[in-house]
Amino acid sequence: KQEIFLKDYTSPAFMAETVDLLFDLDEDTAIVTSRVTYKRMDSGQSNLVLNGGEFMKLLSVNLDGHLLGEDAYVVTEETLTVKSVPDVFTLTIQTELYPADNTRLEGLYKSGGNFCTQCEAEGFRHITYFPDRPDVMAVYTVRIEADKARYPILLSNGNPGKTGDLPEGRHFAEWYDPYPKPSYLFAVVAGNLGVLSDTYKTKSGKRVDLNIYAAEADLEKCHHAMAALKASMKWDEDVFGLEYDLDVYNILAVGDFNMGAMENKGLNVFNTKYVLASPETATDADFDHVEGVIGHEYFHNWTGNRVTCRDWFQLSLKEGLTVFRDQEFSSDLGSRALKRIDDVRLLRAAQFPEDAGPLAHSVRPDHYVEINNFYTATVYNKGAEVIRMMHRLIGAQAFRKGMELYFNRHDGQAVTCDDFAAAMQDSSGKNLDQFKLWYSQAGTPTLTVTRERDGGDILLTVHQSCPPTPGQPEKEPNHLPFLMGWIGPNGEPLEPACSNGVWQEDGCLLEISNSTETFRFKDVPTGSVPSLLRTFTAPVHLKHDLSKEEKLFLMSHDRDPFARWDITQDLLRVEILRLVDSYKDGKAQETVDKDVLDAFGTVLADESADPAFIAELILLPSENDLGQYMDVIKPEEIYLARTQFISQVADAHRDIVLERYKKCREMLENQAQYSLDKNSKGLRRLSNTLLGFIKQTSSGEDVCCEHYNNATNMTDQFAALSVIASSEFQCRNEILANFYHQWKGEDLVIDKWFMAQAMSRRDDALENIVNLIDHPDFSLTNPNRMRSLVMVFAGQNQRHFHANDGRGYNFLAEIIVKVDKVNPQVAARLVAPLGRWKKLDPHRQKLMKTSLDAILNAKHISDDVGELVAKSLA
Ligand code: HT7
Ligand code: ZN
Repeated sequence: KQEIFLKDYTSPAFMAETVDLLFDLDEDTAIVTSRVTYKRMDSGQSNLVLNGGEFMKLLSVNLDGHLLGEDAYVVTEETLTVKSVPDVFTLTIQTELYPADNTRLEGLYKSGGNFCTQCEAEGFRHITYFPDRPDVMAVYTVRIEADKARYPILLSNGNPGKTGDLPEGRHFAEWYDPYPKPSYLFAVVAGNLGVLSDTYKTKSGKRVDLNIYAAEADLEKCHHAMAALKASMKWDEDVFGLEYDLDVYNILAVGDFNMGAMENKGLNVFNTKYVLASPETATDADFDHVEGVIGHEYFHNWTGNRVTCRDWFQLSLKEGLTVFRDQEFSSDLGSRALKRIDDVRLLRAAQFPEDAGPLAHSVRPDHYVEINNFYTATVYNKGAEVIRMMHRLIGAQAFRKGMELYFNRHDGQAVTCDDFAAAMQDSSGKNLDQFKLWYSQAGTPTLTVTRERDGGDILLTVHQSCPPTPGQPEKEPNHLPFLMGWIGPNGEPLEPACSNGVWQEDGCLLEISNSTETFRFKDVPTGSVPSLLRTFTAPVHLKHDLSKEEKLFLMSHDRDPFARWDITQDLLRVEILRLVDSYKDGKAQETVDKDVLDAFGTVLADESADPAFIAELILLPSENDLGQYMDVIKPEEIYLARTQFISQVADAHRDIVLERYKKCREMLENQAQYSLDKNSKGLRRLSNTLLGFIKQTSSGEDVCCEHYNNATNMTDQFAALSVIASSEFQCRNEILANFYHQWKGEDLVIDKWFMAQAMSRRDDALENIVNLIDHPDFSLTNPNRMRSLVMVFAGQNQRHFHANDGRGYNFLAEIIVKVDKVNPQVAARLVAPLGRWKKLDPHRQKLMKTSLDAILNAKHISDDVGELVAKSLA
């Protein structure tokens, strides 16, 4: 496949205006008849070039009612060119598809016996020949015909039309979507499904029918998703004035899906993982994810569907903005501070390493081979941070006005990130020219903050730099918001006047745009400490000159919860890394600093704060996170030092840990029933986090096993299972077997069983993980199962993935080659961990590169995998 460049964009030579599709579905094959009216836009182009070809058979081509002979068109592997077409015409094409053989899960495929589709980014071209690009927006009419008994439910985009019976036990349904849309938002479903229905009345009084389709047995697990959908609809009306625009909103849950969900107009298709939730089978975090993803897909109805992307380089236009919207939605429904902590944790864990590695790319990439490889943490999560920075720089009011302007200007259009920024610039009057570097420059900037006293004032200097990334050796300074506060010597918040900062509700906003900037804070009492980068107002690495004592001071006095969490992470990270550095001859030469241990004890004993927040404070930086702060990652030492830290805390604070744990459990037991309210979730989170410390005490096995045995919900059961799976406890095998037998047949829970073992740090874990590939419940074709074992292992089990003999790397490389034959998109998502070899020692570097070479040398690797492996070796 050829590389595609942003600079080569040209507008479509032909526009499709109406698309009529007929799906004639049979058990193994489908015949698709597409009737499309085209209009020439570029008089220089006499031929119509359509995308399509792989995995389908062309049956006939008909232009304005005339069957075309083979001399009138040319078919290649990826295109159909119809020669010398008129200015306006109707083209009817028949294709034959084989959905039952489609394990790639793009285009039309089968999952759980039902037909469904996935068209983003370029799946529509596997259904029919079409200008499969987002800037060709058309009005679609769809008719589906299938066996009535096997496929009683027939769905497509838009509003329902006629239905009826056909001969031979078949039936049909028609759908009409009045809103012009790109082909990637097309969807069709045919299946034997149960439905959970409800209604929503929009703010202008329109009734919308809401339906969640799933396997009959799963319907009882759809109530949380339904509530989240209604909450999303209300939130978008309240916060952005945006109302839903069709008569129905349908959601289908499928067990085989390449990503989380898909925002097809009026017919979302969801991975079951983000729809189904019951207390017995889903954790509190799962419940939160369902709410977030339901919101995300709903919010796409405006940011993505009504206004879409001109080309795939603009992917973050819809994804960054929609992630920002779903983050705000979850913050408003739950706790803003906890949500921000979760989001920043994710950004640091998934996006920062991407930005620091060989696959680094800007939020708006400027070239690609396979677009599916660009559904990344950079486009989604850093993209959301870019929107968040705009929101902060221009303020909430101007942002809302900017959104209105964006929709007024571009409703029904396919546009660019520049168009979005222009709306924000025009609504606020703030020049965003320099700001837009965030779209084009890859890499995570580092901000270095230093302080200097000048009489009663403090001069605070911020220096920014950004490391080179592939293809971008030099970087310009970024324009960014930097929020900060001051804590006075007695722990009180201070608001000293600042030369060019503006005090807002949550801190003083500094705008940074030069590589070095100095801010004067007036009359700052001696002993005051700055609280830096509050709420993480920019996606940067922060370096500062705060002493250990100052960090400890902030940890106990900063009233900004995010900043308090972040400084605690900083303190813990520095401390654990000190232990890592002290490793010599297989032993740490240092022990945990007494002040840090004491501070930890104070946090553990703090009963005034939200227990969920305490849980965040005591959750140590992960092994991956610690590795990012080392020049050369030492996986074994990091694992040992982190474990040693936990043991020392558990030793020093054994009584507090056990007492706090007991109190949380008692409070939960005293509740009449399981609840998802904030307090109950917090108590579960804290007691489950404490289990990690209790595990290291002499009563560890008893408490953890009892926790497992007494669990009445998946949050508690899975927390115990994870700790036990990673332990040497005698009860381990029995409990793993118990969990498996209890949940056999519940796919999403069996995923968790694989996951718990994939994360195990036990000495023999790698052998077990390798053997699990042959377990009868493991599947190369089901993406959720693949991710639960292989992705979790490679991405989250640093100790064993980086096994010194290279077994972890070989295992991953072999799986990538196997999965690539079945599903290239899923295979490609496994490549990144192998590509980060530069951060390891020469011995491991060599082993990792050998594994990458082995993938590249395997027969018939896909473009998806090929592109990433080649970049990883460069
Ligand atoms: N917009 C959706 C992207 C998506 C996707 C992309 C590539 C291959 C398969 C896919 N499934 C869904 C999801 C979203 O961001 O809402
Ligand atoms: Zn999205």
